[in-house]
Amino acid sequence: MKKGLVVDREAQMIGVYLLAEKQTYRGIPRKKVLKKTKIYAGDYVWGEVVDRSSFAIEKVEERRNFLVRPPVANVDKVITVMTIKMPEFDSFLLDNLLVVYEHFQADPVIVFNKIDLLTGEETKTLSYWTDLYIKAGYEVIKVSAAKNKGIEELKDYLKDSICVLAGPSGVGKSSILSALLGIKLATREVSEKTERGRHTTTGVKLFPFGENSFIGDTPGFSSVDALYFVEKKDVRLYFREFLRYQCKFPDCTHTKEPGCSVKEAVKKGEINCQRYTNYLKIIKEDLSIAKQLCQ
Ligand SMILES: Nc1nc2c(ncn2[C@@H]2O[C@H](COP(=O)(O)OP(=O)(O)OP(=O)(O)O)[C@@H](O)[C@H]2O)c(=O)[nH]1
Ligand SMILES: [Mg+2]
Ligand SMILES: [Zn+2]
Repeated sequence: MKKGLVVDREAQMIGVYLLAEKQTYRGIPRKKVLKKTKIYAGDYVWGEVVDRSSFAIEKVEERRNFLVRPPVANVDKVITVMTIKMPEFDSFLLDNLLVVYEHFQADPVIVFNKIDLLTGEETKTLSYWTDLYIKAGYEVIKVSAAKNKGIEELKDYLKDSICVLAGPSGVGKSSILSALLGIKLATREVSEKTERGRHTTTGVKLFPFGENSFIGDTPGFSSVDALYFVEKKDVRLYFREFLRYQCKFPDCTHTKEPGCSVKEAVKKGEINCQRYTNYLKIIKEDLSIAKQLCQ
């Protein structure tokens, strides 16, 4: 049997990319397969080529993970795209996203796009956030899709992986996709974002690029509530820098418990106050806890 990756999934359409021959076929699942499971983009499948354009799917591999929005399986990396301006950076939104992707075991990489737009103070703002997230334990890559800067570095980082672009509307996700693929795809202007309703696509498409990598675009959003996906008590596990500390109680929520090393670290400046405040905000805790520590 041959191994393929589902790269196209829309209504009854299943596009299967055969990894050995780098060709896409129309996937036709056997009845026994359909009885067992649904098929999503990102699924690894096994089967046989039946003619020039069709591939009979005999088996779907067990999924390593599954991202709900967009529905993609086996996501290795989520390219979380942000900008310092146009639109303005929103650390609360980013921290919500990081929590959600970490929860789904899809490694988030933070990409700051549109660096070509930044001058003076704005460049310092970019450095500030870049340093903060690197220190917290995340990979940060600065790019300009428009000027094709940082794209090779990003491509290297995404080697051998299934990736998905995510982030607010207008940050340049589709533009980064085009730059990675080296082609021109339709992009939308920031001002058009209110027409979101018109833009509903249900299908998911993964594009092959670089060295054995696949990437999917997603429509932007303006807010995400991590608690929609993650249990409140688990949020603390998805702030990477918190995991470096051991509190008196192993299930410490880092809010009101005595002997909390995370709070101690916030007080000493080892953990960033904005991050800690966002943590409290995500779990809908009293923000005055942070105020006392961050004077
Ligand atoms: N100056 C500059 N403009 C950019 C860059 N990348 C994208 N843009 C512009 O930003 C606007 C939005 O880009 P898109 O790629 O459509 O953004 P998106 O994140 O896909 O937006 P949604 O699909 O609405 O979520 C377009 O006008 C792009 O031309 C960049 O690196 N620099
Ligand atoms: Mg887009
Ligand atoms: Zn604690």
